Amino acid sequence: MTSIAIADEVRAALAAGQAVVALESTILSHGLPPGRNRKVAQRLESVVREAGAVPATIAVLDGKVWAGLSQAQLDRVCDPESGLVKLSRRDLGPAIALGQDGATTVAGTAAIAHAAGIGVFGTGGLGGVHLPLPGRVTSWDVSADLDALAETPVLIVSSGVKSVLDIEATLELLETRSVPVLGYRTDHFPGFYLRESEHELSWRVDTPAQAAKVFAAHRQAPGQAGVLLANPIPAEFEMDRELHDRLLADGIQLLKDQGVQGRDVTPVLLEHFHTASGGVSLDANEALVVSNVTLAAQVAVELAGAESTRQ
Ligand code: PSU
Ligand code: MN
Repeated sequence: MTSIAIADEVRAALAAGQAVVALESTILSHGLPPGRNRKVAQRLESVVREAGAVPATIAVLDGKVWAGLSQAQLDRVCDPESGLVKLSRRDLGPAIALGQDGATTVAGTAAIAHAAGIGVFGTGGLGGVHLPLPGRVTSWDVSADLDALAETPVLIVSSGVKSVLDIEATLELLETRSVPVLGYRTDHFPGFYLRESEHELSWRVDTPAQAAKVFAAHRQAPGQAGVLLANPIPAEFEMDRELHDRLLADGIQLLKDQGVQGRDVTPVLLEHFHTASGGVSLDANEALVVSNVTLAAQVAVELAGAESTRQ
């Protein structure tokens, strides 16, 4: 198997059974504007540390897979001049072989995290099932994030899936692929920029310890893989619903007008939200990812504690 360059601090924490949290890099390189992305990268690593865990931001640099980045490597990931490509799980082989620089999506990050021995991962929004293209009834644009969760024993904390997706279809597919979705202090699936969607969830947890317990049980049960912990955006950053619905309708029109497809859909839509909302969605995005990563760290700490008492 390809060797993963694990940062010394991350390696030491893993060897000692301490809590480690994986962080993705696509949200930095493709999801947030330059400048702001570097600040968010720093903040995410800080909140993980404050919660008592070690952050491991994951990316591919010069064809090498990294788990845990130095400050200079984070600078590189956040600099648009670096031209990082967006790497889903299928892109890892080509990027490694061709010596490329790339930022990993949830799917790519989950695969690498698991291979490195990291079980908990915090992000903004999970990819999902896109809305159908004009003239089509169903969409074949289904994020590989869903398969990665179904096949990789990791716990991912997200604020649901971006509201630009077909949420109902995404939840159905997660059920088909046997991924449990736990609402964190909620009975409803969160709506990314909004705290709630109309979709009810079957499972709810109210503490990081409960989430850790579910994940520990789930990954040991026969034939099981990942768990999605769905954490609503902090109330003070929730977007006004009318503004949200307007931005969404305009964004979908923009995709149609410009013929945007494939892996460009998510970055183009996020960029539209950020400019058209005058930065409101950017603050919301930062707040939710900070909150998710904090919760991921709390769960990782509980998990590490539970594992150490068992031994
Ligand atoms: N959530 C965000 N910002 C992002 C993404 C998610 O708040 O930039 C990224 C993640 O890396 C996710 C990816 O895995 O978008 C999904 O892209 P696609 O729909 O092309 O699979
Ligand atoms: Mn896609």
